[in-house]
Amino acid sequence: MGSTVPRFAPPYDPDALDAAVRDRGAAVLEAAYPPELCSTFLGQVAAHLAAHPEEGEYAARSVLGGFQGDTTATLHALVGVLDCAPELVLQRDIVDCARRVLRPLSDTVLLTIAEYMARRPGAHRQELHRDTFSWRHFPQGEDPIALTVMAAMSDFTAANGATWVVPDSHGGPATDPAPDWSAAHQVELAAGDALLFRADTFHAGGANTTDDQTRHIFSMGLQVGWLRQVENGTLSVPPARAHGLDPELLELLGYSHELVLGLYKGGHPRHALAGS
Ligand SMILES: O=C(O)CCC(=O)C(=O)O
Repeated sequence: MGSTVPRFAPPYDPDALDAAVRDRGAAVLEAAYPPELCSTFLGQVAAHLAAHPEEGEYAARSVLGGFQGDTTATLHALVGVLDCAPELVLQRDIVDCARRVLRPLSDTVLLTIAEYMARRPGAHRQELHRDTFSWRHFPQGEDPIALTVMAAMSDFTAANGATWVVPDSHGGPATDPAPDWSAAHQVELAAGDALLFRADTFHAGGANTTDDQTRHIFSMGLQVGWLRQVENGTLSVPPARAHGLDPELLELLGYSHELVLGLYKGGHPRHALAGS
């Protein structure tokens, strides 16, 4: 059995955190989100799904919903949907770590995805996979092109399906065969903790063997600026809705450019926003 995922308590040491993510493939940031924000998030998700049941149904039928199965409920593109999403996405330690760790391959960072997942009782253990599968034609190497966050909005326990991670499994193409389960560790988290890992680290959602506990996840990705995002950020938050959002959030959504990529009429995409 290999070693476990390094854990950090606040205040996080940036160098140690970067080294864990970059070189070991994963780290836990304990207490990354305050308990009140987790409660606010769950309340806003519930209110939104009650008011817009069609969005939950759409997600279940979507490309990602097919992979996740019917014991998982999801809500996507959260920045366009929940008032508290900017605060979750702009978690300072996580975004700063991503900027540093992705810097060798990119000047800018984009938000890959920002979603809610509820893994209900009966959810099956997923196959070990790499999130770089989205970019499987890209030759992966030593430096990461994307990071994934699984943040616990309720406790992650072994019984309710805490995420499995294979430390040190990063660095190869997404199509590599998955390692043996004996190398995987289940990462238990308290509500508010965040698991941060390279998108090329093998991981899987665990089986929820409880009768009565839903595991609530806020998940996001951060990626190099020249790569296509999983969620289309500027459709999720179109110009009419983007006005007034935090400039850094706009950058992450794609109102930004990496050299000559992502330009709007040859210039900065912020010019597409009203009043800019
Ligand atoms: O459920 C989890 O903790 C991980 C989920 C995951 O990796 C996925 O849905 O692709």
